Amino acid sequence: MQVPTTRIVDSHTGGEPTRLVLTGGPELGTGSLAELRERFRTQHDPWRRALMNEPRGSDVLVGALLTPPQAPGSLCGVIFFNNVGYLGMCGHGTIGVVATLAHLGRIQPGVHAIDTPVGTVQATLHDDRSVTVANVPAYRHAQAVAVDVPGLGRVHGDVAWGGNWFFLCADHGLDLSASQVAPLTAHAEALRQALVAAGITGADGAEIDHIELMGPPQDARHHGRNFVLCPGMAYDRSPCGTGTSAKLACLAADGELQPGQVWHQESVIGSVFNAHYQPAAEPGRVLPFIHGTAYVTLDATLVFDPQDPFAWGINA
Ligand code: PYC
Repeated sequence: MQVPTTRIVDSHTGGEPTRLVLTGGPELGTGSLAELRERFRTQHDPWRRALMNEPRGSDVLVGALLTPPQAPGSLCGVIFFNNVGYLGMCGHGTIGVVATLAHLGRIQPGVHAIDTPVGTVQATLHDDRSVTVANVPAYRHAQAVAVDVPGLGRVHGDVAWGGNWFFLCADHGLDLSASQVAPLTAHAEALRQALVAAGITGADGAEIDHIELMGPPQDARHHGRNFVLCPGMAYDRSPCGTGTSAKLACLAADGELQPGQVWHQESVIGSVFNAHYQPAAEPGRVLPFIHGTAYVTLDATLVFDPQDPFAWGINA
């Protein structure tokens, strides 16, 4: 019997890893990317667990499965996923995918359109290997929503879309230092659960699955710092591309950032995305631009031995 294998390339963007699946993996057939993601979820989820979970992966990994392009002129499609499920878009992951394709010699500097389940993004690979992602339009859905959180008390935050749903909270009273990741994770998870309990959602009842705690930067050259808890309980080591997009939408809605004005967003480990926005065609929305750099860390073949009891991941 032939043992299944996949060729993967890992990279990290501001410390946050992306695992790009180049060959092997699930056969998703044809359809829109949203349909392919749903087929991945309902019919091929063991592949996600095998690629993301221990013993091959870890909670912090984000996976990226390449698909044929959907829109005319696009380079490819991509479906992002992690230890517990599937993402809409992923900013650090898109930067990782582009840097990996460049590392493999498959693309040259220039603009490359990439389709995702929530829309097509434009990724510019620069000569210095950095990448700017023109994300899907972002917007604030609700402002200054109050929520009572065990251990934190009453906090307030904006609900915003940046390619995933975010609750952006600044009055949490917590220290956004790397040494505080354990309590930050516990409080952010309590906040996420409090949103669910209170029935606070994104548009059309969508679950808010990313919590973004905002605070002042630790480096005076930057504008803000964040701690982002992703679904699956891992925190984003990068400043989170979709989270920074959601932040831009809120800054724009508050009149605190003008089109083209640069915002330097720090992550909880101190990595930085440079961001700005342009008005989107649809009123009330912005087109976010996220700039960062990814580095390739691993080029490997994963082996799925049918005799291995954990070949399809530890589903703890
Ligand atoms: O960069 O958009 C992002 C992201 C989402 C989840 C982890 N990173």
